[in-house]
Amino acid sequence: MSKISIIGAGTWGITLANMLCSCHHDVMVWSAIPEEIDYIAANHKHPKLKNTKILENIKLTKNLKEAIIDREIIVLAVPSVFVRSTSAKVAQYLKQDQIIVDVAKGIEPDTLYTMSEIIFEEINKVLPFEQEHIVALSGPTHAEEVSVGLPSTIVSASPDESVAKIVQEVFTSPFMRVYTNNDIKGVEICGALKNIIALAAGIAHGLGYGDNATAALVTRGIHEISCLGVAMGCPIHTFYGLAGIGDLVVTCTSLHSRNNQCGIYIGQGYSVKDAIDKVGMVVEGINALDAAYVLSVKYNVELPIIRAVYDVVKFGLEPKVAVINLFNRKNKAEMPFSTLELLHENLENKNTRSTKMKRVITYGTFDLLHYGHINLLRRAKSLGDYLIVALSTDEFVTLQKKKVCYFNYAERKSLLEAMRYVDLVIPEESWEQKREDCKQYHIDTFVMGDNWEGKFDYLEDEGVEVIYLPRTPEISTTKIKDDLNK
Ligand code: C2G
Repeated sequence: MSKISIIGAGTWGITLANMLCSCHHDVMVWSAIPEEIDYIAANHKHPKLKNTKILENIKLTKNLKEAIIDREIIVLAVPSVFVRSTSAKVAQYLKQDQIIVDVAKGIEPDTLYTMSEIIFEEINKVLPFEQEHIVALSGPTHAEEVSVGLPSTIVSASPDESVAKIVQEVFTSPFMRVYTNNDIKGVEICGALKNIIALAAGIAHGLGYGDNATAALVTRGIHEISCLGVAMGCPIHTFYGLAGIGDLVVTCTSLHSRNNQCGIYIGQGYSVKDAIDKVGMVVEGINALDAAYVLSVKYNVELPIIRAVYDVVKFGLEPKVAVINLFNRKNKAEMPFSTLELLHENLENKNTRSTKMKRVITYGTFDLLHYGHINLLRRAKSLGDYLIVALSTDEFVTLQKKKVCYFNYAERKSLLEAMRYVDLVIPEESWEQKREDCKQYHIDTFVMGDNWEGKFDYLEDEGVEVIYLPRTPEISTTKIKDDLNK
């Protein structure tokens, strides 16, 4: 019997507490929300786990010190965004011989740290603590099923096999089979990124697509995740294990999955905010997007599905357009590189990439679209990783530019979206929106043809690089119209 504390009284924390207590461990639960503890103490139920009676032997406390002192294993079961702050609090009472088990899944946006890296950094601010004493417990385990004793499997990951085995022993139960894995980085990358693929699977479901789409997203999704993981130095086998494909399948195909459910609402047309509100619980796939995107640029690995979800969630790209973009990509082999070649290729130019994805923006009417515009867009894209085009709306063209377009906004937008240089099209409705756009879309570089030389230098005050590129002299919409009229 072990003395175990669960930090966080969410559905997964409570489920684990019940499972451990039913295996006669000494279990204590702490929550940062006193009302949660009060509710559980009064009802022996969790509001989100209707079918589960919380065992009486589980000790409940609002005192973190009591939850840490003299406990052999501390399970961090808080949302990924609270892992850093919670670790800092836990560190005050921790001893070096204790073991931390993290069950949160995510990657920190600013640092690109995994959960165990965050925990390690925060604890080591207070006491020297071995990284091997931090274990990631991750796999295809919906709390709703584990809480009613349905057979499940999970991975106990630590570079120190002996520590992974301690956790394996403690969490093994008649219906929970635990496997050890020494690749904690790969297990955590899987845990974080599979939630984004699950959002994509939900969006596909919400759009009315079927099982074929789910199978495609699961298969290509684990390929994307494994390409990134291998480029980050992880062994490929992790991605084809329980924490990888196992967790991906269960998250993409089950309505127990909050990410899948959130994706369904988005696919049905709800805004991201409304979709999250309707799920009513933390949607970790949303929180993992920024880090996933930056990692894909840092390690120079293309993640088309993750990028599509990024565009839908972060910039409001219509899900249907995201699907069109995915299907319009150039055809390729299913496995373009062998893992080693991919690894070699990425290791070679690993340092050629800054860690920050460079975002470029440009503005225009783009009517009639011609090769002068395309020359501009191609060069603009080459200045960064992500090109946003602010396209003048019909009203803006008529009222402000005093011009008439041949194609309307929707037609001009679809032409631009079909172009491989263009990542996102947003409306240009006023001359003044540029400053705000640069802030909202985290723009690094503003580009215009040199017929606008000097007109937008003020954007440098926003820390934006302003570049005027030479126009393509011999072509213009006016010339096209004149020639056509001759
Ligand atoms: N362009 C070019 N070569 C051409 C024609 C256009 O490089 N032969 C560039 C322009 O300099 C501009 C972009 O393509 O950067 C789009 O051109 P227009 O659609 O004509 O843009 P414009 O009407 O000038 O609107 O707020 C800025 C305005 O929206 C720009």
